[in-house]
Amino acid sequence: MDSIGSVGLRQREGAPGCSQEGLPCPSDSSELVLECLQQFKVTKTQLRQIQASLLGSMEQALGGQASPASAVRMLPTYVGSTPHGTEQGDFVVLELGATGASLRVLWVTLVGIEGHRMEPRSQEFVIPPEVMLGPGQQLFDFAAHCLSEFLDALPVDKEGLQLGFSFSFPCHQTGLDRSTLISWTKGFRCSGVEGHDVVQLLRDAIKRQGAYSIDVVAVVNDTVGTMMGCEPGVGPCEVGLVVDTGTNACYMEEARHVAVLDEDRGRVCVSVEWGSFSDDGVLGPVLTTFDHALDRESLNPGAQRFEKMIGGLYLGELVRLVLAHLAQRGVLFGGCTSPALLSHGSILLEHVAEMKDPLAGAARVHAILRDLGLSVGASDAELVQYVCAAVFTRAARLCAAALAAVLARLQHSREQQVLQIAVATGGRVFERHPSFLSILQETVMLLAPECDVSFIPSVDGGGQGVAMVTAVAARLAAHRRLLEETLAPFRLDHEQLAAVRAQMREAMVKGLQGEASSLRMLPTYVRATPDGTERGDFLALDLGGTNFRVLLVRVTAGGVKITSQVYSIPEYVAQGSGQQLFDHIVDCIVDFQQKQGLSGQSLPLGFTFSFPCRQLGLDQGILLNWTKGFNASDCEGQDVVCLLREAIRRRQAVELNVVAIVNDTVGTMMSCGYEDPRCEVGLIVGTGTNACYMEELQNVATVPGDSGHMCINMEWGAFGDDGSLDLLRTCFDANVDQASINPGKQSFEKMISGMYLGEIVRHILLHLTSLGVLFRGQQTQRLQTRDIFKTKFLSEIESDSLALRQVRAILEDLGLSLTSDDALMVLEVCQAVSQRAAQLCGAGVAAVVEKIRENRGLEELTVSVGVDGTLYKLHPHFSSLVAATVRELAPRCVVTFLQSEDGSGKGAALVTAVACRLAQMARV
Ligand code: 0WK
Ligand code: BGC
Ligand code: BGC
Repeated sequence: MDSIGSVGLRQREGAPGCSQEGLPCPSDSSELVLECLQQFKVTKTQLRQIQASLLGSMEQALGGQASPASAVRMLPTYVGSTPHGTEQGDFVVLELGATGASLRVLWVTLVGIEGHRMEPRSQEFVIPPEVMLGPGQQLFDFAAHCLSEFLDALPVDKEGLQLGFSFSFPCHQTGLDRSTLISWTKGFRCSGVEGHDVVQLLRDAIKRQGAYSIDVVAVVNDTVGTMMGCEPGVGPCEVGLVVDTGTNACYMEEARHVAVLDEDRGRVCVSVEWGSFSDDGVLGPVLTTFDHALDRESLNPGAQRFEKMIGGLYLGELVRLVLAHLAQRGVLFGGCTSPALLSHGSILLEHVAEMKDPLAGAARVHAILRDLGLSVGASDAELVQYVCAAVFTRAARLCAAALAAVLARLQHSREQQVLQIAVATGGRVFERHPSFLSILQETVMLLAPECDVSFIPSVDGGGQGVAMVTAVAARLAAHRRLLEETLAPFRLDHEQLAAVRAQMREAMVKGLQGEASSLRMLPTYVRATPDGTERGDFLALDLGGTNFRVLLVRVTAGGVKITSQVYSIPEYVAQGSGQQLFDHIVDCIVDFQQKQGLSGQSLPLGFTFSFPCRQLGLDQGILLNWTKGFNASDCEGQDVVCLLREAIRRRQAVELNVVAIVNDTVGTMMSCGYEDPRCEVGLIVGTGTNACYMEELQNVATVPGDSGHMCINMEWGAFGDDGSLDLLRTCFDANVDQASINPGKQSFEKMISGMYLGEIVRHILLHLTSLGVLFRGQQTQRLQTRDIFKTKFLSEIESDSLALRQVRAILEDLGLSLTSDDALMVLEVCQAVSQRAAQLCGAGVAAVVEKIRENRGLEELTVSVGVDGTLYKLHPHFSSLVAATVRELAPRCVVTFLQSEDGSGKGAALVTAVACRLAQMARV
């Protein structure tokens, strides 16, 4: 195999176009021919070097390491699975670029039954050279014109046609229907296309044509169409290999190895674009002077060097250059050339293939060369055949080295020593010149002996394959439309958010006036934020959030020192009797006191009670209604401070001085206010949500006095309970509300807070599964289980780093098997739900800070908001979305959000300290 057989040579006299210096003697000319053909000889070592270097370049590009221009591109194609034969429907396929100066339109009907297929109808259109080299718009208009000419001949509707676009050039794909041309190859060089989305260019051209409404749903590289068009039953083919005017291959790579993709499971089809491989180190010795000459004259000098040694567009030209060279050296055609022999592109691939054919070749050689105006001597024909064979064989062997690199990559990627693989072949070099495949096969066996490779000719040049991808894309596009329709109500625009801010403002004023309003605007009897003079030890309780905490808060000149312990409130206690709940609370206090050595001490106690209470004083709070999953009996309508004191009494020998009851928003405001006196708003976005702020006392109709301030607990969780948010409420919100223990209550909270977001997402996932959009329509018991989709999952899933991997891990734990498209859609559902929550929360804060600004008649207000709550703190984007919405809806307020470090327990202690100080002063 390594040596190419030597050739016989003969003498000739000088003629026009003939070389003047005397013809070489037979022995010299054979040397010349041998030396000439020697150049096309690629040794096994060189093939191995090319294989190794190409493999290295593939793995570098997969790793996302910036690769030198001469490397392969390894472009992800967004085709994630080989066809499962169930695809069905009628599709239009437009093929551009695979077969050089022609494009093909096909009508493909997929019958969706494994192994069954209908013969597609197709038509080829020759592309005029001026169109291949002219403005891009002209090329796409030409394609659109061919499309309608083809469809005119078919009895098809003019509406709702779905098209798959096979575009055989290197493209950066960002989706199945979004693909940006990197650079033209082969005979194309239209202006205004490189760097542009070719799907959009085609859509625009079809629109300009206006004859048909065609939806371009997928764009694929011809290698992908070839791989996907592999005859089911023999496949699936996991490599697509094309040798036509150009050459390239694609294969199914493990998604986790493709750095640019955030995927860790499954496979993705990667277009290698090996045409651009030109590692001078290994290709240098293989590139002949003829290759350099061809490259210099090509449309893209220096580019696609590897392709220019293999692609059908170039083989004819290489042969022509060699023949011209040998003629000018007097070795061939009696040293005579002809204008045709000297003109670019006069020898085509077909000519080479025919001429090299050992059987019919000689006669064809004569015929073809006569057409080129050459007089063919006796030995010329044989010599020409040698030249054709040399060029052709080298092409097949180089192609084999490249394919062997892909096979080696598959062995690495699948950690398989022995690889069994089916390679789909496409392109006219394979279709018309079977010897190409046999040389290639032989060489692959040499270079990759441990690979058992079967070569499967692609069905109708990949048209079927493109239709398969289009069917998958059409299904995904339909799913995407259903997803967008489902999520659209969650996408709130500026007008809607401004309306929420205005409605909240209106409800605030009504609430302050004591008029009917979904915002109770409860006075808290906290009239001032701490001034730093507070001192002493205080006990604090923090009930109502994720955790119940008992705290010892030591306030000194040097600052605040907190010791705390978290206790659980079991659901049966939270939803048991009030007595049981408060006895449980006192048990925890006693346990804490014992652990802290405080037993018997009666420290002033501040009680953060995070539920709506009408306060009659700092230490009097009538529980209006439970929220957040609490529902202890005999508490609503009761003064919870009394309930606590009764529980303390029931537990004799415990002395506790309950001084203040505060809402967690107030505790949070006070806690942050201790560090930043401008902190006049408290915000909680955790299990529940709520806000408080310092209101002008004169605006609080229910509390006497009109100077100074009063902190108002807005209880904004109930905002909208009067129906004012119904326009925004979705059926999913209604599902969550109906399933809650307080239907019709806490509307705003149920669209924002941690107790409900996971449930909203779960209901949306169930809906999308019922539409067949998700999880192949397979509903699972687990996903139908209430509260199974935790809100913390949203924070994990939306974390920038491992988004899709998180989605998979979480949903697989829920017993769901999902595709990467499923994972992407679940991520989008989580993003839509949390974004709406953050924006609504931001609209609420904007209403509050605008109220304070207008209260004080300020042009601009600078204010801080103390914030706490697991959702706000842990969700990767919630806080920034809230801040962005506040900037948008309250542009005249400079708002700083301070995340509370110590929770509201510290705030409760500070409120208690202020009360003790004021009581002290009152006693003095
Ligand atoms: C921590 C505060 C507590 C508040 C909670 C809210 O100390 O008073 O209720 O944040 O966040 P959640 O725990 O509900 O996420
Ligand atoms: C293009 C590839 C294409 C190959 C075969 C090359 O010039 O860059 O995208 O697959 O030709 O048509
Ligand atoms: C309660 C509020 C509390 C908020 C945050 C709501 O459910 O009604 O009082 O501030 O949750 O915890």
